Amino acid sequence: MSVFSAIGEEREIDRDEFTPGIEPQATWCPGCGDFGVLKALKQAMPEVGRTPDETLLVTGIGCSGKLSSYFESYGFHSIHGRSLPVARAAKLANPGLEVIAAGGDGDGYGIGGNHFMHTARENHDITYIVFNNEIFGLTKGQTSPTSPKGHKSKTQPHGSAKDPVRPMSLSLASGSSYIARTAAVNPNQAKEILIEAIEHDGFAHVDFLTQCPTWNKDAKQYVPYTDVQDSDEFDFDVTDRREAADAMYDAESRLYEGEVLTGRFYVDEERPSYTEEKQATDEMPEAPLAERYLDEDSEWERSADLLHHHR
Ligand SMILES: Cc1ncc(C[n+]2csc(CCOP(=O)(O)OP(=O)(O)O)c2C)c(N)n1
Ligand code: SF4
Ligand SMILES: [Mg+2]
Repeated sequence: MSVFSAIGEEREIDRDEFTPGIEPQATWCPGCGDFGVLKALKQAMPEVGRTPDETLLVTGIGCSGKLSSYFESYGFHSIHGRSLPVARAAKLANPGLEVIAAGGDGDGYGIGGNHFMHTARENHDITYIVFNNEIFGLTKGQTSPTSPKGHKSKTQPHGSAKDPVRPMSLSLASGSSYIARTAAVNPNQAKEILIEAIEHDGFAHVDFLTQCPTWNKDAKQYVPYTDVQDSDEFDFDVTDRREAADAMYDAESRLYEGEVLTGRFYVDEERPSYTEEKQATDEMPEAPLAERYLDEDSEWERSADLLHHHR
């Protein structure tokens, strides 16, 4: 897609613009699914028509969190489980920014589960990519919220007694307005899904299956996928909440039986995003907060008054 440059000339956006000038050597292991997310995102951005300086990528902590180091845009490598609060604040302060949050299954469905639930509920206009490798990768292979029941690791040597989180079902119940699952072994579909998710107005959640060959060789992410939109077995309406709920539940169960079902599971284009809700109630300032001139003297006075007041 083309954009207008600073001097008003129309120009094409190239995927190479999303590669940092001094390209850092990625420290992901050979064969890691995280490379697939990076590739799909770099391919999606030019088609969305956004440039690196119109984009913010906020990441959590984990192997997945390194994404923001290998992707050229504004970036914020935040803390474990907290990419979403940072992303929300940035979007509210600067609604014109394309905000993408990303992190692992441990990051998003475990420690950050609370933020996930409430960001979905409030339908913030951001895209959330969860690298789901069913393991804590960075910290060397502990059981994560999406590890299958019975999964053996250093933290669960006798096998996990816990049922895994159902990411898409949780997302739907919480209020996400776009929910999809894709896989790193599936780069073309991943690119298309990321384009849709980024263009969607509202909270778009992509559960991105990423293989971890170092710590989780047993996971099913390598298995050939079935796209539910192309499958004769699946014929459900992605805009129908109940039909979507059944399809996701099925896909989530079958993942642990060795069948990878990917595609769009729920799309609600009607629901207003949080930004739109706030604008409708006149709570959003007309000029983005991020562009407001910071008057340091008056900020000092304001802080001093507050301190004084609370003494
Ligand atoms: C508050 C806090 N608790 C624990 C950790 C240690 N820690 C770092 S990454 C991580 C889990 C990583 O797993 P996941 O989020 O699935 O990301 P992956 O490495 O698999 O991409 C943990 C527990 C931390 N950095 N901060
Ligand atoms: S430990 Fe696993 S998730 Fe982390 S970089 Fe290596 S293969 Fe990827
Ligand atoms: Mg993980």
